[in-house]
Amino acid sequence: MIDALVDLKQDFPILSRQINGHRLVYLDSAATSQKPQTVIDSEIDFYTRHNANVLRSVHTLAEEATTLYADARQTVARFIQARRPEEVVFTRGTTESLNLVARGWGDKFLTAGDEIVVSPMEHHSNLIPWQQVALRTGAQLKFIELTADGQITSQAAQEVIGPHTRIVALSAISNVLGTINPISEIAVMAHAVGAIMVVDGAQSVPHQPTDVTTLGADFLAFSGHKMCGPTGIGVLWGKLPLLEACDPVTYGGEMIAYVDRDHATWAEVPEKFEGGTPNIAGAVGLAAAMRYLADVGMQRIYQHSISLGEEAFRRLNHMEGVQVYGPSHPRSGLVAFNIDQVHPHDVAQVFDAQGVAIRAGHHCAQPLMQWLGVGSTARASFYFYNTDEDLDALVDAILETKRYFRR
Ligand code: 7TS
Repeated sequence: MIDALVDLKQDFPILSRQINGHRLVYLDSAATSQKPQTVIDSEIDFYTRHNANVLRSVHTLAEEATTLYADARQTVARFIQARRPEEVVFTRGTTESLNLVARGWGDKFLTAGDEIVVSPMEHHSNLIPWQQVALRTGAQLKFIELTADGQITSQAAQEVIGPHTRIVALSAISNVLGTINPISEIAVMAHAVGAIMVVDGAQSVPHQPTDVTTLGADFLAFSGHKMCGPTGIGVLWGKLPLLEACDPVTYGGEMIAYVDRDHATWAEVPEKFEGGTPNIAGAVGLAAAMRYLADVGMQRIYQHSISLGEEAFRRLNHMEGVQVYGPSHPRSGLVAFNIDQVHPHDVAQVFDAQGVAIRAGHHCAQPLMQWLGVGSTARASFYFYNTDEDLDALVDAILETKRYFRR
């Protein structure tokens, strides 16, 4: 039984909705997670009682808002075990965080002949910024080849990481295969050749305990909305000397030290990267989400994700006419699949008629679709509020889809 966290469903008002006459079975948390009442309340409370801009005015509301924003940064730092809150840069999400590193570090330090190592399982957010910086600087992209079941081995990484490698950029957990990558081991290889390790934590930070002091990353990018927080807020964590070495990429208000008619100098990290009015309520909501997740327990959440992911893989893998992708073990809490002769969008539509929400498409990972030899897949993705019952609903929806298209 995988229903240890069943009571937590009650914390998420949306999960009591009926969809097309059925109980909502939300299996699309890799796209975005649902939000517990405490996170919704924290945003309402911010706008109801404390709203003002940060870091500029001296009135009471402005000071309250500035304090709440600074407290949110502290909460994020604690959640990922960062040594100092200054290492936490607020962004719009993983995509913006990775673009910031590619622009701020890549444009400044890469030159022709340098190599950027990625893998074929990367989300477009952790591929296109590197393609573009390669075009601008003359650096080259190199790919770590995957095993037949979609894993990255240390040996395969070792074959590609070499004396010209300056950046290794990998997702910690794949949003399609569910693969859990050996980040710490690969970081050792990257550092041995003087490269930096950039980690796309969009699917890992919501699902497993994160300790940036042992992860091996130099930069870690993640999104608030996939971990019970609001949309439009995310984080770039970086080692302080590296953040200090990066150029800012967004110029304007609140990111400067001094400006005259022709020149400007930059504020300290992290303000240097946060030009313009930030998403203050979003940061407050993300902090509330992190406090909630910490109360549930990230180790518990991780175990639950793995149990659901592995059990889903096992059950779907036994179904006739169903193709599942990625490793059987270890795997995180999602499963991409196809049903013979049925387009994934049709699968998602039949599922929706039964109240089951999944995603279909290329999952912003077209090179991975090419590697799998498919145009698209269906994908069910779980979070700690999903239960055994939801897994049964997934299996039932597949059976119903097969019946529907046989008719
Ligand atoms: N990296 C990975 C591994 C992701 O899964 C995603 C989003 C991103 C980066 C981008 O995150 P964003 O918050 O900046 O958009 N993944 C998905 C998904 O799998 N389905 O919808 C979004």
